[in-house]
Amino acid sequence: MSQPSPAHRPASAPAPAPAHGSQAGPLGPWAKVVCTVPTYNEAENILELAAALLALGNNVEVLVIDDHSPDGTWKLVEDAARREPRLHLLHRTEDRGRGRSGRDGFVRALAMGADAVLEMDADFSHHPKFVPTMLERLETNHPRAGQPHGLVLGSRGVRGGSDADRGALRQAITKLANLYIRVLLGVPVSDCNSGFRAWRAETLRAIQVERTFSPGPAIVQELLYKTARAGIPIGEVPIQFVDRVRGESTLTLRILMQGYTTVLRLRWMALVGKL
Ligand SMILES: Nc1nc2c(ncn2[C@@H]2O[C@H](COP(=O)(O)OP(=O)(O)O)[C@@H](O)[C@H]2O)c(=O)[nH]1
Ligand SMILES: [Mg+2]
Repeated sequence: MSQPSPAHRPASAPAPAPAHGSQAGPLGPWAKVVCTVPTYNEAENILELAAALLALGNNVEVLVIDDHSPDGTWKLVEDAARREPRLHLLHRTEDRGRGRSGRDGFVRALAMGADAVLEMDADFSHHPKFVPTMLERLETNHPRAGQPHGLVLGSRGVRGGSDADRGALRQAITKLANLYIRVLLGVPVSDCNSGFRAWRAETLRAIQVERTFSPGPAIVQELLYKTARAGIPIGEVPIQFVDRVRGESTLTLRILMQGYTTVLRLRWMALVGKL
């Protein structure tokens, strides 16, 4: 499946079940790849995404972190997970937030024994077809550092990458935010806003991911900054970012502004030695 089907399916209609007994062998040299997917009202996307991820290799597992979505995303995953042992649900019922869910997902993935951990949106903006390339890059040495990459971004900012997100205004916001973050935090990457990333488990342990404090989407910049400050090599592979076909974005102006404030707070904490 290279593109999500444009057909809109009501949330109540049966979604395709995750792949059973996938014939695929392991993906790369990893013992266990856990793909973490935070969800809020993604009933129209999540099972199709999970199936596509599970089909990538028999060492791939999917962990959905759902904040008790009103559309019943968690229930769909709970039912499907009974039939598919490589699908897991972390059902959160309080303290909702993209950042808090991301943190809890990473902690759970480490507890599950993952040696590689993916994070991505549920909405197919981050297409599973890029995951193998991201994991391949994670295996290699960073050209300048001469050590293995500890984090690989699915990036819109490198040659071959692109952004077809919600029109010119949204793209301009992303570009401006990217510039602001790069200048303020001085991180050596071209797409600071990418929430499509592959992590070595040891990187997540080194940056003490359980201590992540961003409640919302600024978790993306917080973890990027902490990784760069730890001197861990970061790679980027091109992805074609597409707008979500189904469901609605949770990003509001308020969340966006909170994110900018969090970036300032990160810089301040680093300056006063509290990061
Ligand atoms: N668990 C959880 N997931 C969330 C929350 N807010 C957003 N998400 C998920 O985080 C991912 C990114 O959110 P999305 O709405 O696509 O943001 P956008 O890509 O910036 O428009 C999606 O998979 C959402 O379902 C939340 O409060 N809790
Ligand atoms: Mg999205």
